[in-house]
Amino acid sequence: MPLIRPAAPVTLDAVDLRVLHMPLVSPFTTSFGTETVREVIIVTAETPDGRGWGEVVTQSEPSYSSEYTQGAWDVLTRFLAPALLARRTVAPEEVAGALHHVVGHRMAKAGLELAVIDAALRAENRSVGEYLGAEKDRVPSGVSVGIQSDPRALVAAVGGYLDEGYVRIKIKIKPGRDIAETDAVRSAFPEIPLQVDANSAYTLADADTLAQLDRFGLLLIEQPLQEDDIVDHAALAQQLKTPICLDESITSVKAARDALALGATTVINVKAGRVGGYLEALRIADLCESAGIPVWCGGMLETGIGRAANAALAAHPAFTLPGDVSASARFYTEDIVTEPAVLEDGHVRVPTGPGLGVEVDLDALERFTVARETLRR
Ligand code: SMG
Ligand code: MG
Repeated sequence: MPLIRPAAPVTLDAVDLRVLHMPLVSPFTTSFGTETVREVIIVTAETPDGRGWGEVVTQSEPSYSSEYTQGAWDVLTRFLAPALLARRTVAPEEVAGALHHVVGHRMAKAGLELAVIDAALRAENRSVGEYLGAEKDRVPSGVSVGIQSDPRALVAAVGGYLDEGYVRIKIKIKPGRDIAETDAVRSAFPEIPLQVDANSAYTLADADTLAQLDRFGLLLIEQPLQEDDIVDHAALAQQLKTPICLDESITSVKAARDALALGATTVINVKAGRVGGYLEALRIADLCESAGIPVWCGGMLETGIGRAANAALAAHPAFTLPGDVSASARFYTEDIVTEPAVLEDGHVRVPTGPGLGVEVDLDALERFTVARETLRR
């Protein structure tokens, strides 16, 4: 059975690219550093029937992955956008093939693909939820909590998010900031669904330390080792009771298949940007659903554009664990859409309007823009 009902091709007149700098409500610290401003690329696909919006989820530095904003900007302006514009028309399902000759750069490709998906679906009056196979009108919302100054501050931060209604907590860990932190949160909140994310900060030599996490009844540990440590993750899995969930390592459906075959992961974090787009994300979800592997939707501090698409993806039946699909206010005091995602009873609503189902606030977009380039056919 095909994964989706295809959308009609759109005529691409222009691709507009902007770099935005959006201040975060509070600093976000992970094992690889602290962010205070989200640097993101917003893509507009301009067609005779209207615009479509996409988001490139790179960060300013190549720390979560090898991709970063200036690199994405370069490949988008010199290679990817020109390749799409060279075609008279393009359907969403053709974008990945049209960009296949460029190796890697999946986040950049995913942002372009999302803009084409949005333009095509708006023209057909179809929602991205319907397109991606969403079967829920709202999704449970988990929150990702950065490394804090000490365990007490972490417990206070987690308590605040629980008061807001988040249904699952994920805390970031790194060597030296792991066992005491997790212990403090678990002691303060014995019953909550809790998971940890190491963002590649450990090596297999740390297996004994990581095994100490087993006593906290975690849902999973996310990406303990490096992106290409697939065999080491499989070895680590033998030494832990806590399920391993790969994030950074899963760059494609093939990578997912390989990691599962090797026993490197038993849960998968699906992020459209990391895998080159929402259609590849769906292929991974489909693979996991067939294999009985739980998946959940990861987050990259998306603006209201990517957040709408993530809510739709997370409403697909393969997504059986709460995702990092939080309210916009978790990261931003001001978003670039007119109706930012809010938390309602621990859930975020799946937009139902045409395309992404959100309208871009053009004034806000303009105010956050620090660079812009329009490429035409
Ligand atoms: O959007 O809620 C969000 C962020 C979730 O922690 C989050 N993302 O490794 O899963 C992850 C990180 C990647 C971005 S942090 C630099
Ligand atoms: Mg992660």
